[in-house]
Amino acid sequence: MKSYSKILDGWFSEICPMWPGIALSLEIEKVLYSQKSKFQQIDMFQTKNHGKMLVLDGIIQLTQSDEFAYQEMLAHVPLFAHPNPETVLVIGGGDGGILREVNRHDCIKTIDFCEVDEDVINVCKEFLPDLACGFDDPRVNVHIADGNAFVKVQKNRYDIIIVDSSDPIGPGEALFEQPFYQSLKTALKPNGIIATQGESFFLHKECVINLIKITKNLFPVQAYSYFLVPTYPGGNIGICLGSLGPQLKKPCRDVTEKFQKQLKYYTPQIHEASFVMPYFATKMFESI
Ligand code: SPM
Repeated sequence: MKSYSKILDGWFSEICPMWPGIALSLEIEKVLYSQKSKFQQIDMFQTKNHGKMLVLDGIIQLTQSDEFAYQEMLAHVPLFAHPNPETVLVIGGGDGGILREVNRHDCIKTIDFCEVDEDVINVCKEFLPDLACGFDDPRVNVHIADGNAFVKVQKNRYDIIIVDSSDPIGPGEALFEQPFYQSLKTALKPNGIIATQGESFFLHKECVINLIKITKNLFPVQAYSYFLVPTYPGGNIGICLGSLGPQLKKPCRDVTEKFQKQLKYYTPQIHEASFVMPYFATKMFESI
């Protein structure tokens, strides 16, 4: 499967068989970067109304106008569900946005970061310093490697693993399959939690059902959270979570006022609310 995204009359349209018959279009002012790396086509655009936009193989990864929602939720939901996260692994997300959020937790001692495409990191360091500042924290150890291969050899090592993958087309495909989730589980410490980019139950039912099936089979505690990101297809995206111990649906540490003031989307209330599903999704998940 590949995208057929195109620019026509100054508008970028994100066209992909993964969301047939629907496409998001953003008005573009300037192409800032456009090159093929060893793994994928990397494009950085200046949009007219949504800041800079990172596009990989024709698929929107983020815009500066709403990236905070995705990065905050994918990082803080699992991190605040854990009583004392000290060791964290982040797979994917070469823009550095997830790292920026993970770094806010003072209790964390080390953060391993694994990204397959070094060019994405370098492009984001040049054009998105407000996200790539995530790489500046001395607790972050960068590994340029395939996330699947990297996690396969880790045992009993991490309190939290966050997978900020692109969609299951292209280099990210293996990150949506059972063997990868088995490796994530083996890499966790007792009481560890995984959180992975969980797509949209409106647009990718089969993919979401498959992720839930895999995590339900592997983890004693499993949950699915979703939230709003206007520049992702359908305007929403989910997180698939698995835990070896802690409950997931409420923060179990205080979000201090000082911490809260740094954020724009995550709150303890949003944490809880993000697990409340529409009726059709509840029915869909019950049948798994
Ligand atoms: N740190 C931001 C990287 C973004 N990674 C996830 C991108 C997902 C893009 N496609 C969304 C499709 C939603 N159904």
